[in-house]
Amino acid sequence: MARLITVHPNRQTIPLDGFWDFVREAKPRRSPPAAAAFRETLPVPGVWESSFRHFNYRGVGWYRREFVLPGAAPVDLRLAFGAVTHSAEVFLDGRRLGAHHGPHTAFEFVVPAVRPGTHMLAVRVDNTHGPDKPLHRPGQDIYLFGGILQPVTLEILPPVAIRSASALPRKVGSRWLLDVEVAVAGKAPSVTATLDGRPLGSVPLRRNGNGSATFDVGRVELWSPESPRLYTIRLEAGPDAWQERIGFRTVSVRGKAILLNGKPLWLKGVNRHEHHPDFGPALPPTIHARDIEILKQMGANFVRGSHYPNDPLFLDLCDEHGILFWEELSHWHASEADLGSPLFLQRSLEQLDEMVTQHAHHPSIILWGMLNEADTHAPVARKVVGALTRRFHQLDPTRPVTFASDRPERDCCLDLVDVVSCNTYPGWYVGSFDEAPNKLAEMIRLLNKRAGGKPIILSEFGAAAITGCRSSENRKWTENYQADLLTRLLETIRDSGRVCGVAIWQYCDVRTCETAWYARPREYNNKGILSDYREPKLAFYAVQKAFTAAARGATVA
Ligand code: ADA
Repeated sequence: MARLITVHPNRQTIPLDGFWDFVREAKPRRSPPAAAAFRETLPVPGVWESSFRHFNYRGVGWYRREFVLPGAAPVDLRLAFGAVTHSAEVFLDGRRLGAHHGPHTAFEFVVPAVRPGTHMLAVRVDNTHGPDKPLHRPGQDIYLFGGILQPVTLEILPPVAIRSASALPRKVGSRWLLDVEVAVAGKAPSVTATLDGRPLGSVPLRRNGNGSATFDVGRVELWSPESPRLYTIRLEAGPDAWQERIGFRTVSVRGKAILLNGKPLWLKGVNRHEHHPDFGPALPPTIHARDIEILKQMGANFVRGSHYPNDPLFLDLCDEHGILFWEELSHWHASEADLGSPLFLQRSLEQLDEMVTQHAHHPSIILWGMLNEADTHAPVARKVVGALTRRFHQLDPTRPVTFASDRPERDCCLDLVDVVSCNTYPGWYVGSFDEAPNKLAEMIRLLNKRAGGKPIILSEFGAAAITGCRSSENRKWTENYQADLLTRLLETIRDSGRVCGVAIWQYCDVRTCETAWYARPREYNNKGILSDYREPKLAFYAVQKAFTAAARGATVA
């Protein structure tokens, strides 16, 4: 299931989810293998690692499937991919349509004048590491899977079609405005706009089919975690329609606080990788839905989507359930050399444009992020942080920008962003259990000195625990150590009165890379407060106690 809203409700679609032919690529090739080469099928959406045959396969795989185009005359087709990991090349009837880099954003091709009948769609999927993939480093602490992660959609485009659109709320004084942009192919005089069925007016189109308008939407109910009121904005151009769900809310920074609708936020959350042992990152709706339930049971109101743009279905669920979200670019430990690489900046800007353009409608997203634990102590980093921050603000002036630093004492980029965030692991990577509270208090004092009076989020802290491993002693890797450490760290944060948000590392255990140079029993990162199968560890209950206490007024942060 792609989303909780059908973006193009009037279009005829040809479903493509199901079992596709699959074959590993034995040696590099530039066109799809012959039919005889394909001897197995794999589910789409899905990753090949979900099959025992390909659990450890790092390489290139070809997916392909036929589809039948009905009708009597050629039509224009829109072929859309939710996400392919890591990189994709797409072919229709053997003709190359194009390529996409990066496993976490959607992409599409419009193919004109496709004749009725049977056609062959093939996708070359590459999950190898290499200099052409600067955003995913070998050794990154999450496995780099291979496959077609999210649904593939095939739409028949009507003669007049809305090719792209956006509708973003903006508050001016006491008025709520809606800035609408639209691009239409084919001859349409104008586009009509409605909000929950209420007419707003029309969007005049220029000769090139593009148009924009700003509507005063009058009185609206605000979106908030307590009352996540969503509206459906719908544009119509002749027989075609485009729709999205939006929420009216403001996010701003004032002094040391992040404000939602003018009120300070206390962010109580976790870092969540999109991962499950049976599905890898290709999470079915039931797992996304279950994670939302567990987050609410935990008393969390915040998720950091570590460390990449997330599945829009999960963002839809966050919108519906009032879970606040930090979405970030696919960066992990970018080195000085990465930061000095033109391709790194190019790929980062490409992904930034896709992430913001595709996800800006989600009211749950309150922060844009980048550069997790990068070499932001190095002067070269300032150019990258500056360029990305400017691009974020240019595309979306309504949300603050941050990055998670693991070196605040020497970071030279903290002044460039709106919120200062820090990853720190007292009691795990730094110092003993008994030293942890003081080390964390010292870190918060340091952050206070370096943050220039801006809001501070502790974007990662935690410890690992092997499910079922317990001890009467306070030993690392036990559930009781993890639970007790998190309890003490959350108390320290609460007592500091200087932190406006926390994101514990991490929601659940996840499979990590095969070249993990650090202790990763079973090639997993075991710092989840839940197991990979979402079984609560002792830490879950400790966090639940702290977060729900915070809900009763005693802030966790
Ligand atoms: C870092 C990193 C996380 C994870 C964590 C850990 O903070 O940002 O992705 O690798 O360390 O578990 O060590």
